[in-house]
Amino acid sequence: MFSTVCVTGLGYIGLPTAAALATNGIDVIGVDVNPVTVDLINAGRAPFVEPDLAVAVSGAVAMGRLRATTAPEPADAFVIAVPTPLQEDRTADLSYVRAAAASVGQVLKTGDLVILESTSPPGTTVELSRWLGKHRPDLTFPHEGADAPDVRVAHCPERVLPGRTMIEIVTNDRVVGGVGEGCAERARALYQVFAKGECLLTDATTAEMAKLGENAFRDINIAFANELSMVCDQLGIDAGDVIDLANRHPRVDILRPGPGVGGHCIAVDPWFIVSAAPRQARLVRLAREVNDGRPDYVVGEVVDTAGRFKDPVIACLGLSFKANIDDLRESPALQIVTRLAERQVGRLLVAEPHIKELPESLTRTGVAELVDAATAVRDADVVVLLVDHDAFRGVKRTALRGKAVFDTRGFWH
Ligand code: SAJ
Repeated sequence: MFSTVCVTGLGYIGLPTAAALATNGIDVIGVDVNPVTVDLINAGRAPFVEPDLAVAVSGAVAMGRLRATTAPEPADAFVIAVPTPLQEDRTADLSYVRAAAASVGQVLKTGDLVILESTSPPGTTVELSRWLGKHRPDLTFPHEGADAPDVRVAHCPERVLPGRTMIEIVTNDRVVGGVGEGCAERARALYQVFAKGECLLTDATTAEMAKLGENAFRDINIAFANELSMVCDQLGIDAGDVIDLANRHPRVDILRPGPGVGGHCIAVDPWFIVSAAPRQARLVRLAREVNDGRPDYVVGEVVDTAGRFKDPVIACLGLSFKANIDDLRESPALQIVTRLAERQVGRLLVAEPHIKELPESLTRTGVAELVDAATAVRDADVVVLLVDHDAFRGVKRTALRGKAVFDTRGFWH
């Protein structure tokens, strides 16, 4: 049914999707505006680190099933997986989706399928159908309500967890939302090429909201854990104990507090709900504010404690946005260490086993140095645990004796 698929946007979602389709016998044309990405992929290499991705890409390219280029080419289906970043006003920037619609529109023909995978505000996929229609008045599109539109359009949000993408892309259930008649069914047929999870059919706007709801659910639950931990600090009791005990209730599962919520999804997507329905989405907004306030709270606590030492040395364990990855983007840990450095609170011994050098934002302050965790703890007056990397398990509790310890993740609990 599908022999050629064109995937636009070869990032964290588009490239794994392209590789999954290609290794399952589809001829895939990968499209990216970045020529460096295109060249790397054509050389059989993945431009970023994700377990098992590099081997899938090199295999697909070697078999001649995956080829990258900078403009869409005719295909049976088009998958759009471009960024939908948050703007200053906390609405989504849809310019990349719009640009993809313009370029994909050029090569569409009767019988084609267009899928939007990018996380998007409710209504975007219907809008995409309209944009495509404007580019191609010679074809019919599903938003027009036709029984059998020439081109079918659907939304299939990605749901993979970074670090487990190549597994979850196959095993997760997929929500498949069609814009009109026959669209979801056709999109399901495409995902069934590689997905082993169930494909759950619905309309496009419901699919968009389901994706946003998933990430807002997680954000609200993390905000609750963070709030509980600040309440416990105020009362002088251990939040880890409280959470462990409460979680022994059969219907309670409180998440773990942390230094804030990082990454490119959970800290962003809830705002799309807030902007779609600002009066109704009060809890969603408040959770965002609680989680966004965490780095400042941690900085405040560390600054107060460090002030009790003369020339304090502060060990900061972890910089990435979550455990066991090297991704520093949108990382609350990095935000905290950068603020401590800018405020010249003391000498900062930073341990991050997944990087080889500190980012420029830290080195330019002149007070931060990258060392191993054991050294950082040994030489510090204050120890701040920011990321629960497995690598930090080697730090003995006895090494913490006599030091002021901030364990933002309940790691040593
Ligand atoms: N965090 C906590 N406490 C917790 C759990 C997480 O502070 O108990 C923090 C993490 O340290 C991190 C942030 O939250 O800074 C987000 O990490 P995460 O592991 O919860 O999620 P992401 O951003 O890596 O991936 C999420 C996933 N969504 C859900 O779990 C509902 C993933 O399935 C989505 O595909 C992805 O967002 C996305 O692309 O939307």
